[in-house]
Amino acid sequence: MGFFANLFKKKPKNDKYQMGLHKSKSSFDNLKRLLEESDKIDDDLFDSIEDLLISADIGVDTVLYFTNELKKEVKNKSFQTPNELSELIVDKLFEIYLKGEFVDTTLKFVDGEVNVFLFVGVNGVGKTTTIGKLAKQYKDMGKKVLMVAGDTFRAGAIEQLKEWSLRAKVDFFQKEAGSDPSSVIYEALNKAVTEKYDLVLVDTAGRLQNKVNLMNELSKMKRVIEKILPNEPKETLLVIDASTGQNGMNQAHVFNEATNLSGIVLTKLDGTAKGGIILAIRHLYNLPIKYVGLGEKIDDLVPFDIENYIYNLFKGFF
Ligand SMILES: Nc1nc2c(ncn2[C@@H]2O[C@H](COP(=O)(O)OP(=O)(O)O)[C@@H](O)[C@H]2O)c(=O)[nH]1
Ligand SMILES: [Mg+2]
Repeated sequence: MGFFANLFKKKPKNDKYQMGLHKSKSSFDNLKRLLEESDKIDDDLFDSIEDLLISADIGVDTVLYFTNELKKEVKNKSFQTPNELSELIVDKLFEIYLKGEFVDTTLKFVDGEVNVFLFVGVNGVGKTTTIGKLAKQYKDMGKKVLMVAGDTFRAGAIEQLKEWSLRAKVDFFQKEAGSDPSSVIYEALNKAVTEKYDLVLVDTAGRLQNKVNLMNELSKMKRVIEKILPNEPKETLLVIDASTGQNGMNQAHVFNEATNLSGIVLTKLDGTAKGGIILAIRHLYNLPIKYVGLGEKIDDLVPFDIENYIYNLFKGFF
């Protein structure tokens, strides 16, 4: 049995993943059915595998790369039936994610420092919600957390973040709607330094106007942060809605060019059958997925764990 497929004997358990991934799982169940019902390993089979993986949003480039690797491997080994390919498929998908290296998914956080995490991404992807969920986790670890309303574009956005701060029982900093986000960040960070906060979570507006504007806005925010805290932000996290599929991939592309991202938070994995975007992002942009959103509630955010993810997608495969 292959190294990764061995996971299925170990059976890691995480009920949240199990529940959150049930839609994605069904598209991978179709793959299992295909392997069971096909009688020979030929080009038709590879075509069908490609179609299925593309429908799970792994992305055409990544899928073509994957099936190429698969074909090479199949040539070298003697497989009798399509069903015998399932282990190899899981192994190869894992390899795409890992790229032969250990992927560090932990958020950078140093005790005794003011740690700053900046959240970027287009409207509606789940930035504010993710900040709320993450604030609760750090609060539960005993950290002093400040949320900063850097999305000053709408009064509603400020209110929404404030509500999350009440839910998570952490502090909140805002100025009036329409303020320059950089000035909000500037004042918030001065407060964070003086009052010795452990973690500052900065919300930002999700207007993806054009790349030049975006770049200017993000770099201005970063300059302000660096002026007060030269080693921050420790994390610049791009939030992507998994259910937007290839559109999410485009956002990764644009934001990755506009600013130095440290990782991805992939939200709404509970609402999509297209969980394959995780592999595509890693394959094309080399960005680690650090957290995944698996629902709308405060506890529905978990550190991304590739073993758990693959295990839950392919459970029932073996
Ligand atoms: N199902 C589900 N919904 C989510 C998740 N994360 C956020 N949402 C919902 O997505 C919508 C937009 O979220 P919001 O945080 O306002 O996005 P923002 O515009 O990027 O700040 C809200 O209705 C959230 O409840 C998730 O992981 N799963
Ligand atoms: Mg928001």
